[in-house]
Amino acid sequence: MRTSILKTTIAALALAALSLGPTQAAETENKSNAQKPVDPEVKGEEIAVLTQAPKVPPPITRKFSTKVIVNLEVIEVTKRLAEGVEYVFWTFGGEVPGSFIRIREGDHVEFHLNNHQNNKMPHNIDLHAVTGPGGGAASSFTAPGHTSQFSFKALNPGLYVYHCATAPVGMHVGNGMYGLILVEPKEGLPPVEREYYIMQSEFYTAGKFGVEGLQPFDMEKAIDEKPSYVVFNGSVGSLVGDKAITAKVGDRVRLFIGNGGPNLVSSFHVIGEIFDNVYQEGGVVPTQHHVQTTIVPAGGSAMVDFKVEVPGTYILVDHSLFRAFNKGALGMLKVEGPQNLIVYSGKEVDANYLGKAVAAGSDAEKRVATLKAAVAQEIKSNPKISDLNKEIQIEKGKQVYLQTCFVCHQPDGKGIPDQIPPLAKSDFLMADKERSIRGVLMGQSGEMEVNGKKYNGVMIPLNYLNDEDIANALTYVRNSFGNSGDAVSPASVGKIRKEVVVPTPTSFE
Ligand code: HEC
Ligand SMILES: [Cu+2]
Repeated sequence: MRTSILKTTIAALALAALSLGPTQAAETENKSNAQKPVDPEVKGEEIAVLTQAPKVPPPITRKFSTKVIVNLEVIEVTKRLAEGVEYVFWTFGGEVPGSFIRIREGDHVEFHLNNHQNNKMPHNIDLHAVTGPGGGAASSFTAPGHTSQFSFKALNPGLYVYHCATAPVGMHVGNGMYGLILVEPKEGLPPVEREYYIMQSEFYTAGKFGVEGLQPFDMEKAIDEKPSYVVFNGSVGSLVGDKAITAKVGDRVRLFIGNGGPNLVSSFHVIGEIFDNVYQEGGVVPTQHHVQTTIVPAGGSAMVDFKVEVPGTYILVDHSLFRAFNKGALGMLKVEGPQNLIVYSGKEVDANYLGKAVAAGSDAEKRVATLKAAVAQEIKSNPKISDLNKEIQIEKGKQVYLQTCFVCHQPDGKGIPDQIPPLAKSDFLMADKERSIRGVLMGQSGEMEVNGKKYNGVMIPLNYLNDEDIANALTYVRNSFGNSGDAVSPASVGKIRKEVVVPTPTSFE
């Protein structure tokens, strides 16, 4: 009896809660709408066009203020961070950086933040363009499967960052929750042929740069401000190759640059261009002309524009260069059109450079070279000297081996079963000297058979070693661990280095 009463009560309560839910929600909405004062400046309404980087919504041609409805959805998605590397991004609009929002000074924005029902976290938004506590953060705090609405008047023109401000804030931002909102000044921005949206940020992954697989966020690295990745537009290579931004000779290009951080300040630079105008820190006054590198603070922005006069590929970088070449902060602007040899000639002379004094003594120089060659020839044909030379190479090579190669191939050259092939008594190594030079310079991967066993691993390119070190290391392995062979000369390494495409950053034109 008692239980059944209890059951009925619970059922009634549940029913009440159910019927209360929607009605209450509807009431809150009505209430807030009823309370909303009317902005006398505003005429009509429109729905904001949102774009994903590097695209920017079209300039605003409207000459009056309006009500702009912004619908932004927060989605937690797994996507590519770099080749073979995945990450669970928390996004405004499904991509990093978040959708670009473009409004006009004086507009009244009705902001709807929708938190997708499959998300795991509550989120909110702090727009730096908002005048009001938290930039909208408290009013927009939204649980998964819910939506929040708040409104603000865009009092100040400028290019503003927006970001999630839910605790732990650094983590929400570190996972990709930022974007840009442009509040165009009433008189508009000077017209240009191309506009692009570029936002820098860092990722703190458990694995180092390039370690494959799904990478979790690493709080410790984030606190230490030691990112594994520094990128433009959310991933390594997002603006490279056929994803490069483009322009035609004669165009004026405007970049809306943002920095989501969460920690680093960007030294934004375009290799081969000079910014004609910099709207420092995203203000609406061109504060400087003729600028090489502009600083974009974390949680800040800059607008730059420049005319492109010469065709070619221009590299966008954070000029803190290890970020560009080793952590991903590198993009491309490809400019097509006719050459302009007055502005830039291309390479005009490629000749040997000889100092003044050498010109007079160049005969002597030639004679010295001939004699040196003769000595080298003599050494080669004298077995005793060449043996001693080989001994020196072996000893020097041992040092290189014990600094570089042993981690994988092991100090005794026996490798690791099924993973790293042996160099000890390796038929593969001894069969082809040039192949092993190429292997060290370019790295090697794909299946190979060593002493009857198959291996399918990856050896990274070790081209940062100079010709002499590579020659010595190979001479060492070819004469140790039960191997015996001839020496590898630095010259033969140099020759092969010139032939092969060595994968270094200099291969970007
Ligand atoms: C990061 C680990 C790593 C390092 C460091 C490394 N190797 Fe390798 N090496 C490998 C792997 C893995 C393979 C097999 C690649 C494959 O399966 O395609 C290999 C293959 C080779 C081979 C051909 C196969 C054989 O056993 O004869 C040679 C020669 C070689 N390495 C020499 C060197 C030398 C010399 C150095 C140092 C200058 C070096 N390696 C540094 C991992 C490494
Ligand atoms: Cu968030």
